[in-house]
Amino acid sequence: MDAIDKIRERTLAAIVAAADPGQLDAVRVAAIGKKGDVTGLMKTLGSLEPDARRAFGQAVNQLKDDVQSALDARRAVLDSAALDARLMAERIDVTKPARFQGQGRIHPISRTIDELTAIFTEMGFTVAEGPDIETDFYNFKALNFPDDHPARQEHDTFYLPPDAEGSSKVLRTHTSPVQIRTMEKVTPPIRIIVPGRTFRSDHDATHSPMFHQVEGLVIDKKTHMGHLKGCLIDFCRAFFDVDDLPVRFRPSYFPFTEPSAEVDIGCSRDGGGLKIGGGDDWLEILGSGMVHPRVLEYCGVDPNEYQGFAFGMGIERITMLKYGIPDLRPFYDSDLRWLRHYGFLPLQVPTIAEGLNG
Ligand code: 2NM
Repeated sequence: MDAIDKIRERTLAAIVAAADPGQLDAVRVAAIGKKGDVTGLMKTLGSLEPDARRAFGQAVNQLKDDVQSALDARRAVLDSAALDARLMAERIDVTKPARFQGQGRIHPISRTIDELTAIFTEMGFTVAEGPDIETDFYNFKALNFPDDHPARQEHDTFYLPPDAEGSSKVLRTHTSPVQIRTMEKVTPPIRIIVPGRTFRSDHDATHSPMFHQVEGLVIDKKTHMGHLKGCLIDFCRAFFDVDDLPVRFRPSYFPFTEPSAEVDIGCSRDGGGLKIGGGDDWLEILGSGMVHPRVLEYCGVDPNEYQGFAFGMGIERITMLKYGIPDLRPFYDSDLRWLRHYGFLPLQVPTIAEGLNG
């Protein structure tokens, strides 16, 4: 066996035996590095006769190519094994339940929206949303507000600068525009709730210029006041978690419903504190009514074929009542101490199946 074959045999065996990239690199340097065996053979070329030099040169080049191919192949095997080992070491079981890390709370407004959504979706409602910036048509006209209604005045409504035609958009003063948009688009039956931000030019201890509402709408061929009452009584009892909560309907007036009713729940106020349920006092929490035929007409719904009910309530208000939060203003302060006190744990999600309040 000549020197070339010996070096080939030894080097290829060392390459196959290299157990990691470091060892493999040492083999490479020992073979084809500056002072390597193969490089050493190359250096002997000059001392050979021309004929022998050509044959020897070709044989050494072949050796070098073979060594390089073997190095590349072994490198690919080692890299793939290293990747497999790393993937195994960094393996994460994504099916394991998340572990709460201790930081962060769900804002009471978000919590109440989640609870409302759980209650109403269980009854067959879906959640609808729409834009914060609305036209006069969707915010007022289609809701049967007369042109001179006080709510339209600059004093109560935020108007945006007028466009080229001189008409001004508004920040929606209620979420009802979403009901109008839904009635325009969807052939009844309709069962939606619409939680969202609303805006009124009002700022004092009990009013914020941005606040939240949830409104609901049910439209079908024979929907009547009895459905309205059953739906809202069930809602109040589920939300406040009082099975025999007294609920009272009082005649009222809204431009967009006829007849209209305000909804009170029973409470007691003895001993300074407020207790929901029982007692001999009442607390107003909802507005409601049968959708006005003129509103249906504005939306292209035939009032001779369809009718239905709608309702609305302030999310801040029912949140404060349910969770005993005394002051409205901190809702918008992003004060971490307030959030830690009144906020909710992210993994405690309200569902009807587990009892709304866990
Ligand atoms: C309320 C009270 C009563 C209401 C009416 C409508 C619509 F679009 F169907 F006409 N949406 N919401 C409504 C009815 C809202 O909030 C106190």
